[in-house]
Amino acid sequence: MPLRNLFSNIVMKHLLTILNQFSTAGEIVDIVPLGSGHIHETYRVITRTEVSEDYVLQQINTHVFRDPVAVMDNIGLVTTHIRRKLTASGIEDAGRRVLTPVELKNGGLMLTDLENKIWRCFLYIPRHKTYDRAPGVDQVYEGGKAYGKFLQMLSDLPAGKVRETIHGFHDIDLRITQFKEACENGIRERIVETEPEIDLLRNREEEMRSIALLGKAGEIPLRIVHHDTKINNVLYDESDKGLCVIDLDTVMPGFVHDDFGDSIRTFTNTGDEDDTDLSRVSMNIRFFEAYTRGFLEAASAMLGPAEKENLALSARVMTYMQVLRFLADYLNGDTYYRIHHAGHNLQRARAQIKLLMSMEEQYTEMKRIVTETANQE
Ligand code: GN1
Ligand code: MG
Repeated sequence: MPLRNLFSNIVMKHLLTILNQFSTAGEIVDIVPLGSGHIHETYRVITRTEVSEDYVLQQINTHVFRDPVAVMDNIGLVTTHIRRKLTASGIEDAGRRVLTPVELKNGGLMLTDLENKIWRCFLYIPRHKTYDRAPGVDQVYEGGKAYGKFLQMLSDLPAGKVRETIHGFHDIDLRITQFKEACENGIRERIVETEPEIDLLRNREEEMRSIALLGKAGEIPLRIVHHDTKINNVLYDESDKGLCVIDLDTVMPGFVHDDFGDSIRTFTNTGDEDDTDLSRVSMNIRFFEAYTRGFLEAASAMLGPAEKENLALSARVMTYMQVLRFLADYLNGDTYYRIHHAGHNLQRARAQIKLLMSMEEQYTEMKRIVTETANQE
């Protein structure tokens, strides 16, 4: 078999043994690393012919997702629900518009190997594109529409239908508590080194809790949301139309703000999430407008006034929360996110702080855009 010499034969053999237990078709010719996620090990499985489909094979990070059964149950439920809706609406190529988990030959969606590692497999969606940084207004608009539609299609499922796959994932109070613990118990030199960043975060704490307070007061409903609405979790087709939302591991109860806010964090950034050159990092307000337009076109009808009123603020809250998480991980000795070099989490935190400041500078305009766009819908 002409397998490319990317991995050692042993790794390749192991991957093939795993794959063999899933109901795949076609002769496998190569297995290559895929994507830029920080959490799982992901491979693309390439089959010989155009006719047989390629696959995505993933080893679930069980340090992060401690209950993989809940993850796969949620994914099964949500993808079935969306597929049914797409088919009912008569859409062609429904199979490219929602993830399709591949079953094991003897049933079920996940496999535990001899080392207790957990694997799952999806159909690879052919002819798609992804972006780590937005190339232009049109793709941002399409991304907003894709995530808005995703929420809209799930809006008739009660939030309680899905399980929590990471406890308190976007709970700002918990993230602030965890950050404070890291400031107490983390690596001493790193705490001293990041004093200015720590102060900056402390000063914003109360305002950043305000959406959660509305949630607790029952003014904002819990819905089924995605919770990882980064730009690179949208697949685009050949003509840059939004095709499919992927990475459904964190689909669980949450607020619309968890999704809208986290999208703005990645879709509007003029630099990289971990940019070393902070002068490149800022929020592109035209991209903010485009995302808001796409998102509200798809999801406005299901949202209440308190949800819409807090969309602009949610971008700041989610960026702030990401800084808390990156910096806490740095202080704790880099135990959560995969890092590519020493100091990577600090670099990420600093780049996200720069983005947060850019949002603060443009906040009045962001609020105006949300109000105007919501009124047009
Ligand atoms: C992680 O799946 P991935 O690597 O794109 C993280 C997100 C963060 C993101 C930051 C389960 O996402 O919450 O926003 O990194 N996912 C988890 O890039 O923690
Ligand atoms: Mg993810």
